[in-house]
Amino acid sequence: MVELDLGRRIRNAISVFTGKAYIDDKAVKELVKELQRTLISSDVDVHLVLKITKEIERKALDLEKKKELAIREQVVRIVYDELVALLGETYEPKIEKKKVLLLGLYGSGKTTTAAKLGKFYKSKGMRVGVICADTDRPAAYEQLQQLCEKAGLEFYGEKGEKDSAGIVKRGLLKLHNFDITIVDSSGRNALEGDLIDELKRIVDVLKPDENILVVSADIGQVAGKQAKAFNEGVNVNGIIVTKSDGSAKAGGAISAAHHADAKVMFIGTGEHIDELKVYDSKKYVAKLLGFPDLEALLEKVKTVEAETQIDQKKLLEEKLTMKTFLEQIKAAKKMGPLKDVFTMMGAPDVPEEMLQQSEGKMKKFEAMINSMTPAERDDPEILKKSSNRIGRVAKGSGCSVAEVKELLQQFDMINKMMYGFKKDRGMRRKIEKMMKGGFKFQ
Ligand SMILES: Nc1nc2c(ncn2[C@@H]2O[C@H](COP(=O)(O)OP(=O)(O)OP(=O)(O)O)[C@@H](O)[C@H]2O)c(=O)[nH]1
Ligand SMILES: [Mg+2]
Repeated sequence: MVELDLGRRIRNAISVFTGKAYIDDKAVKELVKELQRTLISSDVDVHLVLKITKEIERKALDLEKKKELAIREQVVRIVYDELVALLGETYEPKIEKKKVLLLGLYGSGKTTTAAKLGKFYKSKGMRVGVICADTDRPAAYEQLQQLCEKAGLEFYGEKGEKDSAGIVKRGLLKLHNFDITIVDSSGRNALEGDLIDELKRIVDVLKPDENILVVSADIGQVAGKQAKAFNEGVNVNGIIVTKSDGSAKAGGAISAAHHADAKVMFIGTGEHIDELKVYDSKKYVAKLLGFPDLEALLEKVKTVEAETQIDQKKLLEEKLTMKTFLEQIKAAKKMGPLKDVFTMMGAPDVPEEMLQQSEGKMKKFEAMINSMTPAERDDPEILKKSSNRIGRVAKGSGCSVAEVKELLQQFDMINKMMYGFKKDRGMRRKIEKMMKGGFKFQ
């Protein structure tokens, strides 16, 4: 979807709550400001932005009275729930026989979407036929025919014919064996009376189960007004927002459609015929916040938190050794996108390289650690102070001195990071646990 990382600043604002037992008014205000900036830059209606951020502020400040632990996760939950409410419901397309009419202004993406949508239903096992009822754009016939060929869809059109309703009528007869019929219609520069008349004539013969308005993400909140206007002419059942890949305004278009009572059904995410996604508000918000699978993440953080309550005392006595370090980087590699987990837990700046050691390097690290004496493994400081020891480990493991030094450096980085979490006692334990593999992510 939107490639801009709108979530980074929000994530940073959220990370301020790490380890706090009480809510901090200033941090809430900062977070609210970041949310407002992000949403307004996505062209979400200012009134809506103020409304939901006020709600977030109120709920977040209320947490103080409860004096709950794990404030940060609660704040994330509040932000997430409010944004999901702002951006509407997740769509569940019914895989059944139906007739669909796509409508919208010039260049909104109707023709491309006709083929994408056809391909989507075809992949669900439906037989799909597509009708070109655009009698306005030159070469509309050829464009749709080619797209249908690419997508393996049955195509019906009448080159040169000007009566779009007539084409639809004959198309329906020709495609009567198909489960799903998708009709592509003409556009206009603006919603004019003659377009509505033409659409009405098509609706009369097609009797569509779904009239879907196609809008481009770059119109932002205007999508709401358009949905209302089209709905007055012909009943609009839902909306498809295209070109969300090229515009940061998709959030504005989606929220506006939702508040104009137009259900967001699909999102176009690229020019390619496969680039259509069923709209999932939860995923969309998670993406906006920068956490790919927020629901799962929140669940897991909760579990880890519950499990670690008891171990807090033990944690203080624990020390990072070469042995646990090796276990951790091994587990981290298995787990994949750990960065999100760290960010979620309030450490957005863990270097990526550290979490993604290459397979070969891991083997070398292992060999080096095996060449250490138990005392060295427990306390790499003694290694660092002696070039003789470093030389010995290098020789014993078949690695270079530089590689041993790199290992020591990496160890230091992790160690520092762990102790950086000392203020929040639960954190180090959580992260160690995660890295040991008790916390499988995705
Ligand atoms: N990046 C991107 N481009 C898209 C998307 N959907 C459509 N396009 C492009 O937008 C342009 C217009 O798309 P069309 O499908 O021809 O739009 P239309 O609504 O049929 O246009 P008219 O028939 O002229 O009214 C084409 O270049 C498409 O490739 C999308 O989701 N992402
Ligand atoms: Mg078209």
